[in-house]
Parts: sequence; C-alpha cells; structure tokens
Amino acid sequence: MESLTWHALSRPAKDEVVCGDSYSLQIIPGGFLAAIADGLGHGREAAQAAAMAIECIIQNPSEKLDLLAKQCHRALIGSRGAVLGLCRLKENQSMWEVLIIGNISIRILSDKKIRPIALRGILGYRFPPNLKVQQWPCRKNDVLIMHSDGIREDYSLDFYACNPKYPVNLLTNLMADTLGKQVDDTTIIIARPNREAVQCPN
Ligand SMILES: [Mn+2]
Repeated sequence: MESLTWHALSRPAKDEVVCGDSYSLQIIPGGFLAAIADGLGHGREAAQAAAMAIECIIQNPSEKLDLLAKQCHRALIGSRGAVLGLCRLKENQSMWEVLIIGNISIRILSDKKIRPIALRGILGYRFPPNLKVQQWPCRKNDVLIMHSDGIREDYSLDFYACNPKYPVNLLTNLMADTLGKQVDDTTIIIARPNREAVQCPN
C-alpha cells in the first residue's frame, strides 16, 4: 500500500479483565484487510472465540472473504461463537469489499455514506446461507470506520473522521469515549487509505 493511516482501539467492558472483541489489520499486496470479531457474551470464553476467528484471518488475509468467513465458522464450532466484520481494500482494483456476519458496524465515508448490510448469523453456530460479498469503488479520501456493538451506531462524529486535521488515534478515542457503552467490550478501527504517510498503532 502506498499510504495508509489507521488506528484501532479495543477495551473490555467495565468489570472485565479481558476484552471479548478481537481485531486485525493487515497490509496485503495491493491493499489491506481489516477485521473485527466479537465473541458472544463477555470474558475469557468470548475473548477466546474472537481470537480464534482473528487467527484464521491473519493466516489467510488474501483469501476470498466468503471462504475466509467459512473457515472462521468451522474453526469456531464448539466455541462460544462470534460475529465478524471484514473489510478489504483492493487498491489495485480500487474496490472496497465487505462481508459482515452478525452485529458489527462498518461504514465507508466516500462521496456518499456507504453502509454495508450485515447478514444474520453467528460463526460457530449458524452460518448465513447465500453469502454475498458487497463491493463499492474506492475513491480518494475515503475513510473506513468499523466497530463492535460496544459503540453506539451514531454518525454525529463522522464529520471529524473526514477531516484529515484530526488524527485517527484521537478519533478512535473520541468515539469510544463519547459513544462507547460501558457494559460491553468496545473495539473500533478507523482507516484512511490514500492520504497520509503510513502510521502504525502502538
Ligand atoms: Mn459486543
């Protein structure tokens, strides 16, 4: 990838030690793949299920998204189960690809606000029939926002995300602090491709 600025924040629900969400963002040839998995419930078993899903993804970041989700599903059978959001930028083709199973929010701030549809299902339990990977053209200055349901789906801060004056790490903190639910694990990824120098999170 020529340039990508991104940041992720993940923190456990109040009174929990481990976070039941897990995430990854991998640079791949011609783009990147971002993923958030939310293990059902809270605590250690939720964290294990989410980590298993992300482990699958890390091993095959260039796999087709529907096949990748299927692999995750198989790996999670017998676990607590997890929901999963996947978003890949294929920069070569200038396309966004999205697949969401369960309650993960993804939106792409482009010339309009793109809101991919989430399929009903739980990895490890109920795999959705008729998977369809959704695609949109990627434009310069697009911004990706994805988060678990520990953050309220509220677009009031998207204005800031579109403004490169606001660093991505400040935005993830701002969204988690103002829109985060204390009772649930919280994970958010914000990525701006095609705009600034590469900057990896700590
Ligand atoms: Mn959750």
